[in-house]
Amino acid sequence: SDPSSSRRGAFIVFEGLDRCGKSTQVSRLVERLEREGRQARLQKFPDRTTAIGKMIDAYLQSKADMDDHAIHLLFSANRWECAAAIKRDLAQGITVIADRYAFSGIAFSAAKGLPFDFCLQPDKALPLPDLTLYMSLPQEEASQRSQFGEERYETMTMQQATREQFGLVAQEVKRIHGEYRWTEVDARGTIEEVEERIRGLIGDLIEGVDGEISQLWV
Ligand code: FDM
Ligand code: MG
Repeated sequence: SDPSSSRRGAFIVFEGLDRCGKSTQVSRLVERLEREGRQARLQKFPDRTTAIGKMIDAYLQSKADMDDHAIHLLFSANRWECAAAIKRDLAQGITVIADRYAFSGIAFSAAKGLPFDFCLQPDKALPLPDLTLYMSLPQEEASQRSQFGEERYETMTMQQATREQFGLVAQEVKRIHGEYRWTEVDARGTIEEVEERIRGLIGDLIEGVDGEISQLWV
């Protein structure tokens, strides 16, 4: 019998600051998996296609203003409305690759000054990623890349504060869920070089994972 048939798909999350190359790498990874004949799905957060996602989109484009707590909860609600589909796909053996997740949620809101504990709570019990790859780019390298866009948070001050908060998030993931769940990826170099690094770090996770999906922060 095929031992892989009893395995669920892996849940792999990519995190990082703006312009670190995250979205490029996420789509290349999903394309590669599909080329290799594996089932994979890309899940972008925020998912701007849902009703909640449209409110988030309006906020990010500064077409709407919102209390910091309220928008934080909407980002979390946006993950919860996608959680059942993620779990269903994983159970069917599909590898789910997320472009941002709850860790962005904490880092960006905490960078604005919301208490870290408040930021963490609403995502408690969401599907726990099997691996989070944090794409890290030194400040000097990041500023050499193309200009920021027009969206909220795309400023030097905000990025710097978020970078610090991501450090605290990493500590918390490692403390609660184990060192192996969070890995930093050097995002310097060419697209192909970074892709190769990522491929090495993911290893045989793409073959599937034994056991049920765990819960975040539980
Ligand atoms: N962002 C993203 C948050 O503030 N909280 C969250 O929970 C998530 C998932 O939204 F500045 C921020 C991060 C970024 C912005 O993300 C939009 P993309 O990846 O640029 O679409
Ligand atoms: Mg952006």
